[in-house]
Amino acid sequence: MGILNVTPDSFSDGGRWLDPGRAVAHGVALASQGADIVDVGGESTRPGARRVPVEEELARVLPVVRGLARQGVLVSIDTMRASVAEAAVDAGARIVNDVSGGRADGAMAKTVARAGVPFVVMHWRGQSRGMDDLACYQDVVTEVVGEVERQLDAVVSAGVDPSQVIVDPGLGFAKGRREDWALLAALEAWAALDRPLLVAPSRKRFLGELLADPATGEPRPARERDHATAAAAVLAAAQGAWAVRVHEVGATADGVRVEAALRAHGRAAVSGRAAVSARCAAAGSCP
Ligand code: PMM
Repeated sequence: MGILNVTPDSFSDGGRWLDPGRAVAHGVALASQGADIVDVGGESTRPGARRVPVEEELARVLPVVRGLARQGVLVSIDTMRASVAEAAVDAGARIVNDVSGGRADGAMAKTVARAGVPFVVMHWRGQSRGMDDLACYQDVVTEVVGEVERQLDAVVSAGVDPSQVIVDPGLGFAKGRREDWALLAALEAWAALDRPLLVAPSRKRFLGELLADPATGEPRPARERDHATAAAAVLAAAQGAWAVRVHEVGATADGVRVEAALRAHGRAAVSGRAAVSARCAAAGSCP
């Protein structure tokens, strides 16, 4: 999943894709680099971000969703607002990605249920302005999986088809560096929910802090975190993630192909060994 933020203030690409023509061209480029989905967002959720008026969010995303859908790109709409999700689906979006998992807008789950499209339910504890204060856990993996499971039940009660739900640990949302690493290290815990898992490590703070300048302690700037992002994305894929959400698609797309090939060859090697063994048994000895 390639990220297309049509915002002036996203933490790593704010302002780059505000012009709809440039945004559509960038989305098409992400798809040609290997993104199966392009995730269009019109409201920054970086820590401390303020909400934008709904008219502004609509004006940012709709021309881009329409333009990409027309060119055959599979678009998800990254929004916490039911009205934006509905308008984006009308404009051609085929997935709703809500970082609040339906908690920010009481009408979201019903709207998604009506639209009948896949719904990303991310772990979320509150709006970006105060979310760092909500990063308090005893056992982060168990609590985050449990909170998403309850939200999954809530959206299903509102009419969303459970088979349409994709879950996401929400790296960086009401989480500090320790929590992000703990979650990324234990993605197998999500198997309990039996839903596709989306993981979005791209350029996030925990990577910037890992790669901090040893002399000054300054986190690595967001735009220089793509190699680490690709590594994190491949490690997520190796733990069974269904999709990884990234700003810079090329390296990650290659990386997840390497991971898939390794798994496929691993399986082939195991069955190959069995076949060779059977041949040896038939021959009575090994050549
Ligand atoms: N993170 C951001 C925005 N949208 N959506 C999902 N499903 N998961 C995430 O972790 C997530 C998201 C943060 O901002 P960005 O668009 O600059 O990555």
